[in-house]
Amino acid sequence: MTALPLTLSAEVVTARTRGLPLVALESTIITHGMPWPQNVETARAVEAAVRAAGAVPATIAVLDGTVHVGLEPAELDRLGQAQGVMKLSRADLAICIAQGRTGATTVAATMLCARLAGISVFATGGIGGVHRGAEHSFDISADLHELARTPVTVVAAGAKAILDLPKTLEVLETLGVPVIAVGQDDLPAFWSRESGLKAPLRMDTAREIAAAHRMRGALGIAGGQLVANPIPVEAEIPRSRIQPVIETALDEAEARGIAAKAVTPFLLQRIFELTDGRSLVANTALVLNNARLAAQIAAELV
Ligand code: PSU
Ligand code: MN
Repeated sequence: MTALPLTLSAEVVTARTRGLPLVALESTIITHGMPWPQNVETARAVEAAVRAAGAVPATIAVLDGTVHVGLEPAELDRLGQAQGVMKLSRADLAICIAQGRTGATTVAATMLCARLAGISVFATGGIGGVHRGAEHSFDISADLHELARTPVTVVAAGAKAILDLPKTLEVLETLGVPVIAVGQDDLPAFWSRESGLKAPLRMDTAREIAAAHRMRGALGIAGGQLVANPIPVEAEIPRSRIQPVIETALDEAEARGIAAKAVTPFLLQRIFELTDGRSLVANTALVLNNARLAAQIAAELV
């Protein structure tokens, strides 16, 4: 048998010994989703938000072939400035580890690593989904399939409006993934509180979400849950403002032939530039908000 190269941060070890609630955090948002130094500042603020809400953060990444569940401050600094970091999904995780390389985990790979470490709740910004034009490109994020397979509850601010949201909901339904809007009927759309689409399910408390997670496990149904938590009102960019920016970024991506793994990072970077950084302020606010809710759900589960 191959030994698992897995290491836990000091804080995560203590949390496990004491049975404290843990919240997994992804690292692609750090390496491919935000520019330095805001990426590291945000990652630290998100970890602090988890702690303030009574849980312990476990930021996940692969460093030189070892899966880190929980990053020490110096490791986070190094990752936030590193060049050529792999973007890891289900397809790449084993290869990155086997070759001793460094990679940041997407939602899919973070779910896989969280499960390895026995962590049931994970907070992020937005998940990958069905891209616009997927009927031609077949670009559907592996995040959706992971939600169907791996028993982790993922708290996100809905799916980004760069995606085709109706198709994303259809695929999630086909895959048997519950999509739960928090405190409202409408599916949140990342930078905006509303998408104009009704979410399939609604829950108003962390306790209900935790109970649903537990029941799914008790029934032996594979996979997790997608919790769609709307961005706080004061940080929202209304749909009418972000929509034209998204269209511009999408047109540019197409004109430049951006494809596969490069699509999401390209769009995020262009939207950041086109909004003079406002998209990043909103992104940070919604991740913090998701971290707090994830901590509450994790606390309900212990
Ligand atoms: N949403 C963000 N920032 C990100 C991502 C999503 O606000 O950086 C990342 C996540 O790691 C997600 C990944 O899992 O993009 C999806 O990539 P793709 O579309 O290539 O599957
Ligand atoms: Mn893709």
